[in-house]
Amino acid sequence: MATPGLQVTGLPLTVARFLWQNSRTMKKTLLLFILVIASVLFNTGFGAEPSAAEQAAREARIKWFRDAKFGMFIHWGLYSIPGGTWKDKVHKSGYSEWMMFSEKIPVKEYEQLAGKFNPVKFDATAWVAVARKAGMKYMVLTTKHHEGFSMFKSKLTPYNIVDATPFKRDATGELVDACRKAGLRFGCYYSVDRDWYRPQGPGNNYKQNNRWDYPDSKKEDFDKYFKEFAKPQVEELLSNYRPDLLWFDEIDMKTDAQVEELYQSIRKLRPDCVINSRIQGCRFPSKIPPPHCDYITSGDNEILEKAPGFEWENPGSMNTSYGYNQNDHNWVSAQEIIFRLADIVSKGGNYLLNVGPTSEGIIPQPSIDRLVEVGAWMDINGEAIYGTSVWKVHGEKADPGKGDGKAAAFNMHFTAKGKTIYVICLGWPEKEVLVKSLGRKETPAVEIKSVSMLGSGEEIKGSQGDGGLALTVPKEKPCKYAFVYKLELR
Ligand code: FHN
Repeated sequence: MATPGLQVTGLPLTVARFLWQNSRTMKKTLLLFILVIASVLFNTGFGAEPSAAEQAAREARIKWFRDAKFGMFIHWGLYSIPGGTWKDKVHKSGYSEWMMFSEKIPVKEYEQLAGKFNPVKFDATAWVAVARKAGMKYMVLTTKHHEGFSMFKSKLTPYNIVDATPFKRDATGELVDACRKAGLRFGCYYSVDRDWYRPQGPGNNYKQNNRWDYPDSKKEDFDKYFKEFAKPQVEELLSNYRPDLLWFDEIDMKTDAQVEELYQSIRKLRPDCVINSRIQGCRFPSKIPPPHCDYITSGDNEILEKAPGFEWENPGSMNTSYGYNQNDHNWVSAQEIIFRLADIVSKGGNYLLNVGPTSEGIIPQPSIDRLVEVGAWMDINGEAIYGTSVWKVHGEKADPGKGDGKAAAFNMHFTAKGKTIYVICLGWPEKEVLVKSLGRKETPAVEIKSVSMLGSGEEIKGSQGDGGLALTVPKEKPCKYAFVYKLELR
């Protein structure tokens, strides 16, 4: 018996009709197949691809970001005053910028911190100089973190750095000016979906919101807060500071319509502003290119397994906390930072590395020490980082047992620029380096014209065999860690 409504023609469809009519299992399989195809098409954005004009506009605005590779993230707000200790309770790890939430501090008590915020040692030019010396090309400041305090002059609330503190200076404005003078790009971090200060901020029943002050808040409250406060504040940032980047953070509170509304308002006010993927939440986008953003933000300190085929950025911290935490001594080494940078860049990503200044306005010394070391490395090896793209493979594991340290430290990362391949060796090899990915069998088309090591004047010999490219090692190390071979191709 023919199934009503199922009109199919053509040989494959006749077969499908036969199966449909003759087997229950086949019927189920067919339905499943149709569902899978539909979901693949849906998730890859079938029918919703950006237009050629949209792609060209994105290409123009993302260029600087794609080439920059390395930026400074700054978590600075009222939380820098407790700095990891609240009423003698010491938080040794965790995010110090979450103090209001961790200790369930009532708004009335927390807001008293504004009256004590007086970072008299803050010097925007000095912060920018630290970033530049480290080789960073852009800066992103927390203009409003989850605590709800605005680190910029705002007409929408007196709870801001100019109107509510003895400091009375607009730190955001000063940083924007200092960045512009030094040729750095500037980005505003803004927490739309989570605001512990405002009754409407909690909005729904999400567990990490301020339910100690506002137990009864509802989704409609969030809608009002979004419309009357958060979105207008983002517009204020765009109009007053003209940021190159908007860095949204966190949970999936907004409806798709609200994401669209926010996105359109940004595009209207500042078409060139780069937007990160957390505009719609923390989850990794289900399709590429993702809508409403120019690049993907990975999880905190999360380095992707492989290049996603779209620009991305890792927000990384040097210790556990992003905000200043006097008790958190869990620092990663400068060497580890360089390794992470090489890993990220070899997969087409950017590294947004955080500092958490004190309430006096000082970038902590352990951060400065590390950034100075990274900068010394970048001075020699920066050409293997800036403006590069991914190569055929992002890396290669070295043979265990070779070299003067642990095998993992000898892994290599690759980046490429035109007819040049950079091989970033994490360890110093004893005798020679064998780059298996560049063997004649693996890459028969690659013909090496010349070989050198960045920062070294010594002659390097390279011989390409079936199993790999063997490179000699200079007598002197050009830097402390992560040595870069530059291979120029014919
Ligand atoms: O909750 C925040 C956290 O405090 C910090 O700002 C990081 C940086 O990526 N973002 C959130 C967690 O993903």
